[in-house]
Amino acid sequence: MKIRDLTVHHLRIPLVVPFRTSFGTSHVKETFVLRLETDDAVGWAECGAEEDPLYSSEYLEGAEWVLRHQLVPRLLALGDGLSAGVVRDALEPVKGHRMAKHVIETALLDAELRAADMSFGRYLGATKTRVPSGVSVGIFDTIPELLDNVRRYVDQGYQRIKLKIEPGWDIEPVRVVRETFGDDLLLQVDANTAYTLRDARHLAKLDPFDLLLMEQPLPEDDLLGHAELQKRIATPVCLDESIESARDAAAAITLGACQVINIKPSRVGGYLEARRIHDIAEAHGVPVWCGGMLECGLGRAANVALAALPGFVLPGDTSASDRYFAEDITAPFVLEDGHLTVPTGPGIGVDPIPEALAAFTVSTTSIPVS
Ligand code: OSB
Ligand code: MG
Repeated sequence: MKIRDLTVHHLRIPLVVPFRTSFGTSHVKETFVLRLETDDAVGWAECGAEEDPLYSSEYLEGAEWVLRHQLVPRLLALGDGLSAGVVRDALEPVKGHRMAKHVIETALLDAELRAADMSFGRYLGATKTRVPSGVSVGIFDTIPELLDNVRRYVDQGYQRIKLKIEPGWDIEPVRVVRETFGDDLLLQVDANTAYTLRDARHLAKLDPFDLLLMEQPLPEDDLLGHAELQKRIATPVCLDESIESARDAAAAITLGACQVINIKPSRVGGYLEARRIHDIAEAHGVPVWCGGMLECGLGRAANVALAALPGFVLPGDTSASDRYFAEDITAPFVLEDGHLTVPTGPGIGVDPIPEALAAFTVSTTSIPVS
């Protein structure tokens, strides 16, 4: 496959509700999407990196720099041998930068699958036509504001609620949400690394609330800490930031550092590595679910296809477009009976709406391909 054109669209899309986590607050979705043109098709992919390196060490400008100056030249050097399947090995000399690798591998895969008239879901091994949707609920200033937001999502049909927590916003919000919405609500928490092992006794106070899982309580490089914490709390530990590869997943499972894994394609360098993590977890009987980075429709389409694989047995952060944006750059993903429908068209199965793409694009740059 030969790349004829590579264009980067920098987007700014307002969020309908500011999203506050233990590491910061977002008011606007900032990202770039990559348009990749070959002789046969056009592929699209969305970068998962955020503006600042607070969720992980990656950040938007860095991802774009690495893409332009390191990844693309190495892939172009492959000539006709270039395909999505060889990206991982070709880019192996470049340490880390998985979100940058994800965006180029995904755009190539999209172009290939569109040319082959095959959907992402079919290619990845999806076994479902629709996936149950959960929603990630940010931190609020007050409990009444939190309850209003949770109530809205529950009324809309979301099948599971994830509360963001941090020291000072943990036991009480969980207690009130559990009491207000009852024992049948599927409920989990995400700390984004805000605690240390010294907080084990405090985190054990969440045990009575029958949470599905506690996501990433400790720093990303602390697998042993998570294994030790799991011995001291009953709530299943789930890892997000700590799992950047299939090798990480194998190590975490073997060490007892997690009982559940959040698979985020951008964090792990793409859908092929995401599928390897799925396969390893499934072989160990470890449930997985699909995480997100507040993606617009382009990233969401591929995530929903991944979430349709058989090992994704828990509802993901695969929420409808209107949970994030008043207007998306693709046709919106809509919640139906608590589910999103897996796209069936070629590739990711959705296209940017030209007017919407133009409306949210703040600048466009091209990456030289010859
Ligand atoms: O930790 O899962 C996370 C959003 C941005 C960065 C990290 C996380 C999140 C979310 C929202 O929780 C997931 C989504 O709805 O896309
Ligand atoms: Mg998380």
